[in-house]
Amino acid sequence: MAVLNVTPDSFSDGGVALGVDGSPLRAVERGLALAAAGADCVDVGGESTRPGAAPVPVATEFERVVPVVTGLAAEGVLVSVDTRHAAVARAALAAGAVIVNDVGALTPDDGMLETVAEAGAGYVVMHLRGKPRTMQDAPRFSDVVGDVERELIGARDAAVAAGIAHDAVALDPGIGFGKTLVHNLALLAAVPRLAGLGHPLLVGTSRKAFIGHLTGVDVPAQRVAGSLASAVLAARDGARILRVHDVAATVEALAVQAAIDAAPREGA
Ligand code: HH2
Repeated sequence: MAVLNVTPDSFSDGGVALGVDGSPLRAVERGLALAAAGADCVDVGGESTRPGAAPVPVATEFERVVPVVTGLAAEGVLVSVDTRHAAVARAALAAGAVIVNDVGALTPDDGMLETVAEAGAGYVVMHLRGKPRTMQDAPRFSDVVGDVERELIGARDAAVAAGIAHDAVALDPGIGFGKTLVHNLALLAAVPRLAGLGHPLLVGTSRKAFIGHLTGVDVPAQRVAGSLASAVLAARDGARILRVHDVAATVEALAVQAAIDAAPREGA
């Protein structure tokens, strides 16, 4: 899953996909390039959810996202929409998106679950307690893996009760969303367990702050090596969807990992 942020302020690539005149054409071109580089799906987002980010008016998010979804879907790209807002999800689905990636799935927006159910779309249930603006204010868990697992299953149950097909749901521990470095590492170490919950597991580590903390690389766009290490390990441990900025590099890394995994084991 390729990240396509149509925002001026995303933590690692704000403004990159926006034309100077706000034209969606540049973002569509970028999305097509991500698909050509090997992404199976392009995740279009119009609101930054970086720690401390202020919410964007829904009308603005709508204007950023819908033309880009329309342009990519018209070119046959599988599009997901990264939004917490039911109105944006509804418009994006009507414009051709087929997955809603809901970072607010633990406390879904009014009408979100029904919108996804009616469209028969896929639904990514990501773990985030609270709101992006305050989520990094002393996050606390009694048992981070157990708490995240339980809360994801609770949100999954609500989604299924609202009519979303069980097999249309993917789960995501929400790396960096209301979590300390220790929490993020515990969740990544628990990928084998989280991947066994009966749904495809999505993991988004790409360029995130915890990689900067581990590597000393301050500039998010330069955190490629650390991002690849985390992506390969997550894939090897059972993650089925990796949400990444650096698509070509990730595809290359996964090709090497897959070849090594397919090689005969000594003694096997
Ligand atoms: N991470 C970000 C945004 N959306 N969705 C899912 N399912 N999982 C994630 O880990 C995830 C996500 C944050 O990354 P990015 O989109 O690059 O930044 P920003 O929120 O600043 O736009």
